[in-house]
Amino acid sequence: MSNTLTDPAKKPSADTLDSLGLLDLPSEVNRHLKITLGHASPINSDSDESDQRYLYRALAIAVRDRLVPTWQQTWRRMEQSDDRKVYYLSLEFLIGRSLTNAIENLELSDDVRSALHNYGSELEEIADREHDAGLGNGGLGRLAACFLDSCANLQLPVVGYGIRYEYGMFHQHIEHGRQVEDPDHWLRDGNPWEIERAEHTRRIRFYGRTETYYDASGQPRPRWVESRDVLAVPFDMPIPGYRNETVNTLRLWKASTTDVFDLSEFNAGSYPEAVAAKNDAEQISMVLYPNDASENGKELRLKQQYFLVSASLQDVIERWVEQNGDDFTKFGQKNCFQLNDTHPACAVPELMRLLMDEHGLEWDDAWEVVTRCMAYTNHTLLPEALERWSVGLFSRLLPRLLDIIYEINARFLKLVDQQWPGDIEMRREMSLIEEGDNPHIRMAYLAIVGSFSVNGVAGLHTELLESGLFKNFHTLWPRKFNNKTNGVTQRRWLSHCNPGLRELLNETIGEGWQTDLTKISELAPYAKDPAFRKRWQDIKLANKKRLAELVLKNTGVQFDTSFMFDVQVKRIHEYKRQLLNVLHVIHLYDRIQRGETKGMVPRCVLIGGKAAPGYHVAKLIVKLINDVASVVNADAKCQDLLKVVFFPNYRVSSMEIICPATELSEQISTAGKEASGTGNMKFMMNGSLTIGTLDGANIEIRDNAGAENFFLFGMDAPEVTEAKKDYRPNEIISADDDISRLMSLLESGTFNPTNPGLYDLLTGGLRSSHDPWLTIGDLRSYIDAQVAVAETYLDTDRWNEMSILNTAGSGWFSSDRTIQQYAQDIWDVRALPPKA
Ligand code: T68
Repeated sequence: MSNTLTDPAKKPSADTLDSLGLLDLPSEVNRHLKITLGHASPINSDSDESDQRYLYRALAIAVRDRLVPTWQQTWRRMEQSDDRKVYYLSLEFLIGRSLTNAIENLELSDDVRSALHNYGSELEEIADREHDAGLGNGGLGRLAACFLDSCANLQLPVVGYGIRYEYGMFHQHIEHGRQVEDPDHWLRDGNPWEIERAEHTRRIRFYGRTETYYDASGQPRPRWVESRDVLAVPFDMPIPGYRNETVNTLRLWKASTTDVFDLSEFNAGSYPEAVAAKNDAEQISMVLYPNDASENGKELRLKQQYFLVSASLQDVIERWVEQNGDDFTKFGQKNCFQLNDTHPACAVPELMRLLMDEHGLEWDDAWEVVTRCMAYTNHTLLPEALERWSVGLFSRLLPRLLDIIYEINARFLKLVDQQWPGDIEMRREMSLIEEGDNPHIRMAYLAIVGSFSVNGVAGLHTELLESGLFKNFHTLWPRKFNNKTNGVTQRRWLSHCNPGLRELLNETIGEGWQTDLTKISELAPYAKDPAFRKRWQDIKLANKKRLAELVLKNTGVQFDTSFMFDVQVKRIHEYKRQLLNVLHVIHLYDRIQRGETKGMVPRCVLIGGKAAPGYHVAKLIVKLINDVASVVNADAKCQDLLKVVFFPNYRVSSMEIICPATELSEQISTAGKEASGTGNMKFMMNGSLTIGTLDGANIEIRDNAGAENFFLFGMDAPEVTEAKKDYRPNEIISADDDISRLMSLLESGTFNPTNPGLYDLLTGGLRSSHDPWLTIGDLRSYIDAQVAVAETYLDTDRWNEMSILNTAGSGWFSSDRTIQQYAQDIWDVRALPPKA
């Protein structure tokens, strides 16, 4: 009999389950329902929502239990190995749901279906009870989740470290066309996917001051005193690999009060104050900040960043010390920290502090270690998103870290002076401290100086970093810079979300693509096969039906599945230009009003995404989309040609329904603004055609799909720079009849009859010669490209061929490829498979 603990099977046999005290899956679900959860009444197909939730939880625990032995095994394998390990530090992990992912990776689908059969339930229905783990804003957080999936698939020794927010990304609903935010208490029914590890709790310091003391050998040394401390308690979540005997770990920290702090208050007779202090400490992990593209400078946000970084570094160091004592000579060689944007950039000074103040290293030795193990990924060129922390705030909250940052800067500026002797301006430009009345720390510069690798997330993005934002640093250290084009996991974003296509692919090219997406190119020859095209189209149609049902349920609007599904889902931001999309919709509406519908293809236009709660313009764009949708959908003339919806509360689990059903993917940002994009890749994999600018990873999508299978429009990045020098949108508007007419519809109150002037802010922006997004500048080209889209769609054979070639060309966009490149070029780590 095999023992799962030492010899985990892909799918544990009845014997191994027995040895672990686990019954067959249906019995386990029943036991968890009756005993673990204490649910007494029988469940059948007529049961209510609450019963279904119980069933979800019982099933989730039963599946989780089957991950645990392999999970422990993987952790032990990693601890015992002398190979280098990687820690992915991120303030965000946008996981979404875990149940179906675990079931598919463990190959448990049949067992689960028969277990649920006992309750008259279907898996899809029960899986839908799981709250999304929405611990991220958008692309950056979802990228972290795809990366963890790929690391587990590739059996790499990588641990994710993040924060266990009590409230994730807010829920969005629409009232009178406007976004309203509701709190996301995703943990309210408990979280079966986490295990608390209280024994690994860490202590985190805040406030206080630095003082000098004399160590045993009479040397003066700094130390951080009179701090107010908070505890960090880890909760581990399993990250299962795909049928490969590997379960990696995502460790999320929850903030809690220290006993000592409580006790002193309690001794002073202030029990309520002690409880209140507990509350204060717990604020740190209470809520995710919902800004995806602007820094906000709030003290609580800096606390979150330092909290994550300090807890994670202490965690890694403690395991190091258990094995190596205070010998850190090889620490940098054996460990690597990947910083997901600058949010965890405090890791640079914090690791210096821990090595020097807690483990007695001298500056040079500590710096050698730090710069050997830190690597930084940049995700944005937008100046408003670059993090800067006020020196005043920093000195109050993290006084000892500020000392260290000053020292890093002093030493760095000496280097600058060697490179550019006497160049004061260069010193000022490159300093980690932005001087002025209210000096700030430039976190990106701190991350660059402290890291051995700096990477962008798509080819164009990295080029722009090197030639623009970080030009001086690139001149100083050209070899630090590298590109790692983003990717997405084909397990969630093709296999799981598009079962129809999965089966067709398995049948046509075999199953290997699930773990090696380069194989998807074998699909290309089938693009010319009429019978195959027909099956391809039928699968799309079935997916469109599924989406149409969801749209109806969420918006009350009926989508006609014979129309083209034209989709833009992503955070609402001016640079992503949802406005450009709306202007095109208004143009179509105008054509319909005038009876100029020749060559028009009936469309269902779906736009979805969340606006940051304090981003007024973005919220106004949401309102406009809803108002345009109301007018269009109520107009009998539009009935057979155009439907428009704003899809509320866009999130990971809705994208799983949306992307398989999409025919036209809108990737229409101003060139040079979208670092990469990852939604664009999900659509491509699922056979959508892209209408897009030469921005971010769109460029690589077009290269891989073939230029003839991509609808390109608009200015490229150099043309954008050039156009800004003399931009006159009003002249463009008056010279173009289509654009004049659509602007007058928008400006005459067609969509806001009872609220004149409502959109002045938007129309004023469009007409401004300082509009940074050049929306009017790209509009004619966009309208023309949309005409080409329509012409192509009318040729069904051609469209299906292009669709197949997009999927066939999507191999490059697997996050497995991205992670292999990180592993080789940056991390220098290898797979750690279980011993045969
Ligand atoms: C996105 N960034 C990029 N930021 O916009 C996108 N920012 O082009 C890219 O594909 C993606 O990162 C992955 O590389 C973000 O999503 C944030 O969410 C964010 C969150 C907090 C603060 C700043």
